Amino acid sequence: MTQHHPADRIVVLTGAGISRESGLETFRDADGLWSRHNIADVCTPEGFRRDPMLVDRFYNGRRAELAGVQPNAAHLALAELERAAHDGRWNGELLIVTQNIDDLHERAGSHNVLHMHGELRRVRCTSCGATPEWLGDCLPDTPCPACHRPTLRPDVVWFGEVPLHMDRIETALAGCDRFVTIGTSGTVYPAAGFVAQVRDHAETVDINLDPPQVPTLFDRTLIGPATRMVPQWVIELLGA
Ligand code: BJW
Repeated sequence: MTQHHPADRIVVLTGAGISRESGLETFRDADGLWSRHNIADVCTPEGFRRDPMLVDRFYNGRRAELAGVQPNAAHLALAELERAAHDGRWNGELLIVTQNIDDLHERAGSHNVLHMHGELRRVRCTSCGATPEWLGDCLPDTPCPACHRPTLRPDVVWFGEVPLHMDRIETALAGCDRFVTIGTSGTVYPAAGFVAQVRDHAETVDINLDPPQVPTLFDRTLIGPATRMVPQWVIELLGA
């Protein structure tokens, strides 16, 4: 019998914790980015207007770091799950919604990925709207390759800005059977509110290194490093 409708539609929401074991810093952990950088300076449109050089350097540094790290077992396990759906080994469908601006899901082999907070490997021109791929440094006087004006900014979503792909994300959330978060502190909206939106129709699972600080809305919490817990969870799904 040919199955046209996947029996298990999964939305996975990833956060900085999934890339931690690849060597990228999280934001809010004790040794995270916010321990050394002021959020209002580097992650708001006002901060960028005030000091574009500081903000460009912050993202140039993180873009350079990205070149030296590799996807880890958690990214690879999610890519394997997508492949299993593609090959017909698993009757399901996987969408990764990531808050991360790194490209480790893509480099692990995932295709069905939405970057709701933008991408480090692109910049955006505030004059013409172009979003060219960008692997090197970008500075306040760097001309846009399309319109030649020096009006490029990191293609990321700062506080007070509207996250990307929200229509597709809302549709996927409304139609999912399972919702799984991996390595996110659940403090930044709208992503933090997704679990409340889906819990009446989907099984909800949270995978995190640390146990939750406050009672959570999730049906299951799997505590441990992403590189151990995500492959385990994928094996459980594929074995079922
Ligand atoms: C491991 C691990 C291992 C570690 N294994 N786990 C009051 C109430 C509600 C909302 C608001 C409010 N006041 C203001 C707002 C809105 C605001 C907001 O949410 N503020 C809160 C702080 C209160 N939100 C916005 O402004 C957003 N826009 C918006 O709401 O627009 C309105 C709108 C929405 C929808 C439709 C229409 C209109 C925009 C938010 C933009 C966030 N941008 C950043 C920067 C992006 C670029 C960059 O990377 O520099 O996104 S901030 C930063 O936080 C980044 C992250 O994606 C995001 C989330 O962080 P994440 O990933 O959760 O990381 P951490 O560090 O917090 O947690 C890591 C976790 O991993 C921890 O739990 C560890 O335990 C775990 N971990 N190692 C497993 N090995």
